[in-house]
Amino acid sequence: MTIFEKRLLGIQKEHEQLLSRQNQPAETGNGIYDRYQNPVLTAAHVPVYWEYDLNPDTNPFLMKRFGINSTFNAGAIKLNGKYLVVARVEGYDRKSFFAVAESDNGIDHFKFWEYPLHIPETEIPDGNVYDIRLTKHEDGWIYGLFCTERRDPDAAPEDQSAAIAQCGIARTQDLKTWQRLPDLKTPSPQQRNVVLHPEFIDGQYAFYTRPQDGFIEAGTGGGIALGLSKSIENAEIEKENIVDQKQYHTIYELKNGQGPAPIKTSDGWLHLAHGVRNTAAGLRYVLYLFLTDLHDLTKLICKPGGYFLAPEGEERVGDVSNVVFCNGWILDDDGTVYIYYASSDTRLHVATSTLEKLLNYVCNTPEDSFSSASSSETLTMLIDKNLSYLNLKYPESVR
Ligand code: M1P
Repeated sequence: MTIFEKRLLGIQKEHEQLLSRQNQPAETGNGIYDRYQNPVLTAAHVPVYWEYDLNPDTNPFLMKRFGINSTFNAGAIKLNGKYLVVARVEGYDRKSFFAVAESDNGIDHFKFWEYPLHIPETEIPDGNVYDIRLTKHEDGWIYGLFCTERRDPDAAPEDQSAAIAQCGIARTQDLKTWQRLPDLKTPSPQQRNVVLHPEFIDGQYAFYTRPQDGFIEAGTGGGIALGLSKSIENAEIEKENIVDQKQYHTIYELKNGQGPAPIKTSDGWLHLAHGVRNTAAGLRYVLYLFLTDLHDLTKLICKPGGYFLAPEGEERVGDVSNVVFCNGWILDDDGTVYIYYASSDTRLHVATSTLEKLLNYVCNTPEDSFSSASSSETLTMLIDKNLSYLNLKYPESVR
């Protein structure tokens, strides 16, 4: 057997084992959602024919010719009975692109489609694209809004990292053929984490934006905002109204961003977002939920204090450690919610819950009260309630 043949057998076997691995809930959980034992996508999930030249004449040592570094931050949608995630796939060359992986049950056996997506470009080519949010809009299209990043034309020659981030827009019916539309125009110098609301508002397209002054720093612009545009073919927002702002001494004190498109419920629009704070070890990204009014999208109704999901165990480590990020979730007909979150800009996981549980969490978890004393007071009230309940129920109590 040649080196090539031996290596190919081993690589194919490992890949088949990985793709056929079942996923089980990880632990007792917190009552709000279940995490799972394995990530749903890693770099090792990409097809063998993506990374290797499989011709022994041109690749006798069976070397990787196009290495994949990570698969993360995925948009998600259920289409024709399949759970589809549109992952941010990043090569060894640091560029990312989009690729669809599908599963029959939403929690395991995710398999990539043969080719990555080919989304056309505008007249100004994209340098890098990432973090697509999918919205099935009531106008009949499925939209993909993503970050398009291009080198800052005003950057000095010695500065090879300054970039301008904007919102790219493309639409499709089947995730296979895409039509690119002009980038979104807003009053803000840069944009990331832009998401299309699924319904028209006053006959206009509604966008959640994240105004920001610079490429990394949200600066004066921090907060999740809402803006309206008459057109999607030439989308332009004149005014961004902040819905959920960054706030001192919270999990979103540095910046925040809308996750996937919100889910409509009888109680309001359910939102999933990420919040960022700075620490001595670098930025920490966690996820949180909030609910907005069904008719006034800028009105916050409920917002639990603190995070909903934070990095744990292996999730804490990766290319950008201490990060969880979510830009895709799926609400199933039976009320199950599949939350596709990525950890540390490296891999993709799923957590499952139900709409009933998420609404119960959002509406009954205490709000952030913004000081140590009031947090301790909130806890004291819960302890009082529990102890009087236990004393009532078990008067002789051995607690
Ligand atoms: O590295 C963490 C995340 O940083 C950016 O998100 P934000 O604009 O909110 O800071 C994005 O690049 C995102 O892809 C990345 O996961």
